[in-house]
Amino acid sequence: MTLRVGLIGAGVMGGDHARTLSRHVAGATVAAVTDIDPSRADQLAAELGATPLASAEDLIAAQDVDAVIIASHDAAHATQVLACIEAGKPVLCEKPLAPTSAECERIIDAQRRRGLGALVSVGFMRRFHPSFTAMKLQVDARSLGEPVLVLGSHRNVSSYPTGGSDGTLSNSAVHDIDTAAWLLGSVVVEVEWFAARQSALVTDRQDPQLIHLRSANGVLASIDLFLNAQYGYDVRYEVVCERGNLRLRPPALVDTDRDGVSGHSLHPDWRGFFADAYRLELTSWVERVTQGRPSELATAEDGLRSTLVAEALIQSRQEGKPVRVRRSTVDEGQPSLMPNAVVEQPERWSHT
Ligand code: ISE
Repeated sequence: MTLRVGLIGAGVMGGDHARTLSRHVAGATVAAVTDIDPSRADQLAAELGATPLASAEDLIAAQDVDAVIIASHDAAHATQVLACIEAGKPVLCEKPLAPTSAECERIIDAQRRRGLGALVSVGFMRRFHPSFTAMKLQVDARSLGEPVLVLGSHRNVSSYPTGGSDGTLSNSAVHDIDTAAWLLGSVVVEVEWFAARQSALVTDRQDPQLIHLRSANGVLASIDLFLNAQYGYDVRYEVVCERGNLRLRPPALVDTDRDGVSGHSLHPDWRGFFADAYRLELTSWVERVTQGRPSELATAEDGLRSTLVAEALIQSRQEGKPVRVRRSTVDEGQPSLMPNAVVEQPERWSHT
């Protein structure tokens, strides 16, 4: 069976997903495209031999669309995901599932009531990056003992989309929140936000920002987000364990020595850095939808958890102090919230 996929949002990420799906993923085809700018939908549809449709509603309802990818503006996600659930169609929604936890909870409720199983997946593609996957395998196996600290950096050349200081948290930091919880197998229970010295080149938001995330199993993750770092797209991660460290390898094909400088070139944005991850993520989604294959894909519940942590960070930014993350309705009564999580009460944030 060939899965006929409809794409909502033909911008930077939608275009990338559609091209990856039609060039590199077996068993699926891009059948229809829609965008708030019809000319963008027309152009992408013509390139891929798909049908341009006038609206997200038309696309979700279309008889020849079996499943949907949502790559529209963050604010449109919840309504569109809810419509997919109503239509009983599997949907891969770009992160964040929705910018507010109330919207995420509505989605989870609707999915439960529809009773067709997990229709919703969320595009936390780092889970498929080969180097992140290798790190997670080692963390799960405790090959270097217990993880004790995570150090990370998330840097963009320039911020996209717009969104101010809170946008950095709800749109970009959600990746790091999901990464920390997924890598450690334990949800984030407490956070603190810090402003670094403001870059004079940036006027629309605090940039860089530093976030601290405390997982339920007591590990601290310290991550800087610098969305206008100018020099290149860069994601760095290190998991410090009791007997050694695990470090993410950048996806460079070659190291170059020239003019007294040795090193690898950097990608201009996330599409190149995470190209393999996007391909593997889409492949896994198609296999899951068509063959019921198990997958590392983030669920709607994971989407809710990351948005709850982003909200706590926004609160910490406003109040200038550590904030406990509100426990999600889906996790009520659960001592541990992720597979492999260590079941224990988190310690209070400790500054000593
Ligand atoms: C962007 O929306 C993404 O999804 C990228 O993966 C991320 O690195 C970037 O910070 C976001 O703005």
